Amino acid sequence: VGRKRSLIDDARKERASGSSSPGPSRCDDNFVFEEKEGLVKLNIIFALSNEENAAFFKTGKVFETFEVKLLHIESRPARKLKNSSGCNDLEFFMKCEVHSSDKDIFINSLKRIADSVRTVQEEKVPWFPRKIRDLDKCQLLVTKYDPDIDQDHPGFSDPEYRKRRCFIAELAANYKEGEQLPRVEYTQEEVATWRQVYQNLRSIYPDRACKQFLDGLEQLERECGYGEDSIPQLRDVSAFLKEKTGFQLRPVAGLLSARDFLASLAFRMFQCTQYIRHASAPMHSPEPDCCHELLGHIPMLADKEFAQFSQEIGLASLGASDEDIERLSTLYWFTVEFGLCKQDGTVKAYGAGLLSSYGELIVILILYLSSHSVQPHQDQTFQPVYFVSESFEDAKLKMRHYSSSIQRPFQVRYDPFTCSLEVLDQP
Ligand code: HBI
Ligand code: NLE
Ligand code: FE
Repeated sequence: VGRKRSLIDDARKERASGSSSPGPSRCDDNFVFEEKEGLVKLNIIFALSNEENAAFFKTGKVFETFEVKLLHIESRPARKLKNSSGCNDLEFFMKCEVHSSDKDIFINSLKRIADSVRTVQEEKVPWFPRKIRDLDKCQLLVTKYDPDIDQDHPGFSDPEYRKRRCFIAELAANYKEGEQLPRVEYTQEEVATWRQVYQNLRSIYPDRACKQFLDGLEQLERECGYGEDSIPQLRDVSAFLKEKTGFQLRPVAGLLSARDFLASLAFRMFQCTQYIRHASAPMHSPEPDCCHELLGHIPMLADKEFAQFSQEIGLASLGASDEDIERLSTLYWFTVEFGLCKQDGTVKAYGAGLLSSYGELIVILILYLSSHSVQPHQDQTFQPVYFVSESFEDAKLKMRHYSSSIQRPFQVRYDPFTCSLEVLDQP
């Protein structure tokens, strides 16, 4: 307690002595901060040594003292710090709003607790990959359904399963663009899960999947070894797709952030998980797994039109604002992931999340057939609402219309020969 108090007192003293100067000010990196009604927005990065007890909470006290509003926070493992063993050190990125007159003293107070404190300029356009190799940097995972974290995950209390997941995640984490895709030697138990998923889905597809999907799946069965007896390897599937539509695969460790996932589509690259769902819950998985990718997405990506459409969505996402990414991924969710369309006078699924979950694919069409029943099935794990398009083409058209309305201060053009982007009119 004593140490905490002295920190705040120090800061207060400094503030009272007026050592910081008002008005537009400069910081380490020599740029001007825009001031609005006495407040400035700061993007600040600092590192905390794990050896310093509760250092993070001390920085909180500095925020409290100067009434700094925290707008956003991220953490990541820090590069090695001075005077530190370095193994668990963290680096923080924060967006915050501070009284202009307090800015310098606020930063100085942080410097007493944290290492390498620096401010960075707000980027006008979010970073995006320009060449296919940049996809190595598009690996931001969303951990909401991770079996190590989510207690409701079917594998949460199965240490063997979690170990296996770590092993497969490691393969993806170490993968670099241009390398051969890693093969996974699947266990008998994993193949048994695949078989169960495959058999169940295969028997209902003819009734419930759209034609484009069935066509793709039949090609995969004929030419790429798809079947119930083995889990297809990404390397083989990638080679198959490359010939059909120019799409390629790369391994990813789990659910990818929407921005990174969509960006890879711009390069006709589909990021695929390689692990399989837990054996106790074959009919539905809360997160993508190889059943979802290989059965839900891949057959659609063997369709030329759909591949073109997917790339267009990807191109539209590059450098888009967070809000636009949010809107685009919501649209993607209700179309590419969970879309239904009318075909031959009935409703068929084209969404990958439906086509990889026999639990949901069965229920959804029953729901549709009895759509006048007021209260549909309530099962938290299935989607509460679906969108049925007039046709598959109509869904694509509407999605295209939306993507092309996204405003950006530049244009992108994909060069298929170099697999890279030309960016025009960037300010
Ligand atoms: N990540 N691994 C993986 N697989 C997906 O199918 C996937 C993803 N992240 C986001 C996503 N799909 C989309 O549904 C949208 O959020 C863009
Ligand atoms: N619920 C789907 C399945 O069971 O395959 C996965 C959805 C991933 C977005
Ligand atoms: Fe998906």
